[in-house]
Amino acid sequence: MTEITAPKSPVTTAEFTEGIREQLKYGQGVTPEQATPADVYVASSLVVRHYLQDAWFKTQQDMVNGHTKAVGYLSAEFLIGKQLRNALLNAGMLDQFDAAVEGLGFDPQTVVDSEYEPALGNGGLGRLAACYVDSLASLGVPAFGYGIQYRYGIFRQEFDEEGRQIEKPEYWLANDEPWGHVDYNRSQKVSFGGDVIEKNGKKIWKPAWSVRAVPVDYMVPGYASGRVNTLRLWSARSYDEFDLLTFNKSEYLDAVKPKVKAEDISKILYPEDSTPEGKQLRLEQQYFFVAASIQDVIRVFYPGQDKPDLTTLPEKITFQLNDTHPVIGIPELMRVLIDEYDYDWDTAWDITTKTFNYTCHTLLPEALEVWPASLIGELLPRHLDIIKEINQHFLDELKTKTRDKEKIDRMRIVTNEENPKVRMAYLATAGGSHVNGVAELHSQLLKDVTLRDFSDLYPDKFTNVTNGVTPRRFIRLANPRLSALITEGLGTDKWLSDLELLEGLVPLAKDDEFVKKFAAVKQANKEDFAAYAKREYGFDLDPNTMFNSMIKRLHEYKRQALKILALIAKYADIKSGKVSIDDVQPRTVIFGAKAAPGYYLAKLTIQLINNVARVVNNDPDIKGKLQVYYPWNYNVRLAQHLIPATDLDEQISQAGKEASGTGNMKFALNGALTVGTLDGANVEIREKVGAENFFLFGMTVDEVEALYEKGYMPAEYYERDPRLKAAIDMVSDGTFSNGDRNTYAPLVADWLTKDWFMTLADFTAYSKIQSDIEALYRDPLEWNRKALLNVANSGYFSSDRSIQDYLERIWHTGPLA
Ligand code: AZC
Repeated sequence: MTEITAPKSPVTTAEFTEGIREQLKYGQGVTPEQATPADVYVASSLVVRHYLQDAWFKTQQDMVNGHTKAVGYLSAEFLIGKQLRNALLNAGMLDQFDAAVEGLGFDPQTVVDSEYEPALGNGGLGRLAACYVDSLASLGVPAFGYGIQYRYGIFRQEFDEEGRQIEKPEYWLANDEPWGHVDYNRSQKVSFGGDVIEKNGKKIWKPAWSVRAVPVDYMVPGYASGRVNTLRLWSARSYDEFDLLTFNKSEYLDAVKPKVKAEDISKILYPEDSTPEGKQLRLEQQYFFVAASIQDVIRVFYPGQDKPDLTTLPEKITFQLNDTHPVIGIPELMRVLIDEYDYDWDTAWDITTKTFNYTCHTLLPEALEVWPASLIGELLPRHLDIIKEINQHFLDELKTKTRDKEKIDRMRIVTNEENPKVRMAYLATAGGSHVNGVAELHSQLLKDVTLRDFSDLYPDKFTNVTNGVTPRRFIRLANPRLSALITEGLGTDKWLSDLELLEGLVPLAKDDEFVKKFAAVKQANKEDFAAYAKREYGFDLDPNTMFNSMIKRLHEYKRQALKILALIAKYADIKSGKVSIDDVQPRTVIFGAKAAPGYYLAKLTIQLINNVARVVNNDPDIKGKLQVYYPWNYNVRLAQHLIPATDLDEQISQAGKEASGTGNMKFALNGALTVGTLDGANVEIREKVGAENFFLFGMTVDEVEALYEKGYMPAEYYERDPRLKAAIDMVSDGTFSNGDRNTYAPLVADWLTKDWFMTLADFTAYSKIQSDIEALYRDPLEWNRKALLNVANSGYFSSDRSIQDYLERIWHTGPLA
C-alpha cells in the first residue's frame, strides 16, 4: 500500500469551479463561454490566493506574536518561475484545479502555460533564493523574502540570422498578474542624496530626494505545512506629483522628470551574472529595497510603537544577505538605530552584527562588489560617514588582534588610496555574525584564499551551507512520471518533504525490472521534450539518441567552449574519415544559456555554437548522428522540461571557479549522469552518488594553481593534441562562418594566447572520458542503473536540508510551534 501524505485540500472541486466562475464574472468580466485560457489562469490563481488567505494571516500573526525568530532573506533576485502549478501542488489543490478547469471545458496545461514567467533573476543566485523561500515555508519557518519587483526581468534572448544573441526587453507585467498584491497602504519612504549637517554634536542627514517603496506581496505556500510566508518585492513609485502651480506647457518634460527618475529604480534587473557593473542605478536599487525592508521589519515586529526597544531586534529576525548586493543594509541599520532611535554606537553595532549574516556566491574576485566611496558619498552621504566609522573601529579592533600591519591594511573596508573604495564583501564579513560559502569546496576556498585574512582572525564566523533545490518544483512538477515511480518504489510520497528517503531506492537498482521502468520514464520524458522542442522552437530532436545538455549562464569559466570544441573535434574526425559514421554513437547536444549583453567573448561563443549547429545538423555525412540545438531564451520553464529528459549533463567549469552549481543537483535528482570536474558541489555529488556513477575528468584546484604558477601557455596544448588543433583550425578557417576567417578570430586569439580558464589544458582529458561515456551508454540497463543510483543518493541536495543547515549553523531558529 502506498502512503500518500500530500497536503489536504482546503477546497472541493465544486468550490474551485464556483470560485473560478465568480472570479471570471466579477474580476475578469467575462462568462465562462467568453473566457480564454488566460482568463481562466487569472481566475484560478485568485481562487488559490483566496483559499490561502487564512493560512497567510495566521502565519503572520504567529510570527509576530510568537517567540520564534523569523528569517529575512534579502536578495536582489528571486527567480521564482511560474506560480500557479507550484501553489496548487503545495496547497493540495492540484486535482481540484484539474477537474474544475476541465469541467469548464479548458485544458489545464494550456491554462497553466498562459502564465507569464516572472524572470526576476539572472541565474543560480536568484533561483536559489526562490528554492529557499519555498523550503522555509515548507518547514514552517517564519520568513520574509525581500527583494525588488522589477518591471523588466532578465532580457528575452533571441538569435538573429547570423546566430548572434539579441536582447529584447521582457515586459512581464504587460498582462494581469494575479499573484502580486500591491499594498499601497504599507509603503515606505526611501531617501537619497543631499548633505549631512551637524547639530549639537549629532549628525543629521538632509536628503535631496525620496521615492515611495510600495510592497508587492507574493504568497509563498509551504508544501503540506499549512504555512504561507511572504515574498515582499518592492516597487518604486514617485512622490513628486506635478507642481500644478508652476506647471505650463513648456515645462512639461521638466515636470515629469522626477517621476521618471524615481520609478526607474525598480525598472530593470541588471543582466549581469558574476560580473557586476558598477553603476549608480544599481546602488540605488540595492539601497532602495534594503532600506524599505528594514523599515518594514520594524513596522511589522514593533507595531504602533514610537520608541520600540530595538535591542530585541536580533531575537525577532535574522537577515541573510544574499551575496554583496544587500550589504548596504549594514550601515543602513546603523543609521536607523543611531539617527532615528538614538542608540549609541556600541549598542547599535551590537544589534547590527547580531542581525546580519552573509552568503558569498562566487570565487571570482571581480564579482565581489567594490563601490567608489565618492559614489556612495553622493548618493548616501550619511552612510559613507558610517562606513568610514565602521572601518575605523574595525581597524582599531584589528590592532588588538594582530601586529601584522600589512594584513591590517589588506583588510581595510575602505581602501587607503586617492580615490578610496568600499569593499562590500569585507563590510559584510565585519558587520555580520556568519559568513558562508555555498558548497564544501567553495567555503574552504573562501577561507583559504578569498577571505583568508578574515578567517585567520575570525575563524568562528566561517561556515558552509551546501546549496540545495526544491524537490517540489524540480522533481514533482517537472517530472511527474519519475515522481510516481519513486512513490511506487518507496511505498510512500513522504520523500517530497524528506528527500533523503530516496535512499530507499538503492536496493531497487539491483532489480532489473525496476531499472527498466526507470528507463521507460526517461524515454517518455525524452519524447515529451522532443514534442515540446518541435512545438516551441521548430526543432526535430530524435529521442532515440543520447540527450546531452549544458544549461547555465554563458561564462568563460563555465567553459561552454570546451564542450563546443570537443563537438567540433568529433565532427572533424568524421569529416576526415578518421572515424566511420557507422561507429558514432548518436547524440543530441542541447545548450541553453544567456550571456550578459556586454560580454563580448561569451556572445561570440553563442554565435559559434549556433553556427556549429547549423553546419553539423545539415551535413548529410553526419546522417543525423550528431545534432546540436540551442533553444533560445533559457528560463525556468525550459529547465523544467529539459532536465527530466536529459541523459548526460555537463558540469565542466574550471576547478575552483564554480561556487556550487545547482543545475548539477537538479540533473542528478532527475536521473542524468554527470560529466564534470572537481568543482563546486560536483565534489559532494560525486561523493554521494559514488565515483563509479559520475564521469570525472580534468585538473584539480591544486593542479590549476600550479599551472598558473608555472606560467600557462595554451598554444602548447594546441600543438600537442592534433584533435584540438583540428577543431580550432576549423573555427578559424571559416567552416562555421560561411568562409569568413575573421568572424571568430578574437575567440581563437583568446584561446591560443590567454585562455584564462584553461579550456585547452583540459581538452584531452575531456575527450578521453567521452569513450567511457559512450561505452556505458551502449548498455542501457547499466546506464540506467547508475542513473537510478544518482537519484537514490542525491536526497542530500534538497533545499530543505540546506535550510536545516542554515537554521542550525547560522540562524538559530526553527519552525513556528
Ligand atoms: C551563482 C554561482 O555562480 C553558482 O555556482 C551557485 O550555485 C549559485 O550562485 C547559487 O549559490 N552565482 C550567481 O548567480 N551570482 C550572481 C551575481 O548572479
